Amino acid sequence: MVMKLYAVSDGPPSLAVRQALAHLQLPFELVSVDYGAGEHMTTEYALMNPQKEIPVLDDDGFFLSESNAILQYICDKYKPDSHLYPQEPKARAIVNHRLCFNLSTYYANISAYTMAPIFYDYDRTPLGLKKVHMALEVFETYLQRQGTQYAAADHLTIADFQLINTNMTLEAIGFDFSQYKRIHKWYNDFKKDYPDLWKISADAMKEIQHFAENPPDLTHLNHPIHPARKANK
Ligand SMILES: N[C@@H](CCC(=O)N[C@@H](CS)C(=O)NCC(=O)O)C(=O)O
Repeated sequence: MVMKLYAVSDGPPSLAVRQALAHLQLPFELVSVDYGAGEHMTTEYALMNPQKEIPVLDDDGFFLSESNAILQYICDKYKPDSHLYPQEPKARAIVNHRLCFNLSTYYANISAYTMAPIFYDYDRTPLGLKKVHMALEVFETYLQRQGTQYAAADHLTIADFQLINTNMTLEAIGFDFSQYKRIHKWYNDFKKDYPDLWKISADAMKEIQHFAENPPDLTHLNHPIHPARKANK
């Protein structure tokens, strides 16, 4: 049975997995999850992922969430020789490190500033901005010390997909990160070198920009954590 990816059209972790599947030329069925309709908050969805987060991979009844784990699994299972996830321990450790860095810091700090205030009643605060710059400075330092064209090697790896899509949310809100020269180059190299993969991010960016201009009213979700913003507030 072909793999199914439950994904949300504008979510960076979902986009990263779609790009990896596309780059590895692995056939899969894309199942679109409607975040605004709360499709990820149902009891049926919780059977696939008790965290009620998107994406989820269904590989013939093997359900896997956490996009980093999905990226690692699809490489290990279907393309173990792919340059996207090297086998050599140090090269692999750097990829794993960048995936953890994105999850703990880059995506965490940046999406809290870019995405959360679009969809929920959060403000962009000076502290939030400080955290964005801290994340950018650290990533800039990694790129400088690593000295490679991509985030973990001189070629694309699964870590780039996560980091690129986090970065895309900065572009989506018109955040100028050009002072981070290496990040700026890395991001634009990806666009130039992989236009088909970038299109997956670019289409999502248009959606995010649409929502930024027309903030959705998600009151009906009764989200357990996030405070809803009423559209006409
Ligand atoms: N750590 C998870 C995070 C995934 C994530 O943040 N998904 C968002 C959509 S982009 C989500 O499903 N959030 C649940 C919610 O806001 O209710 C992963 O990497 O897969």
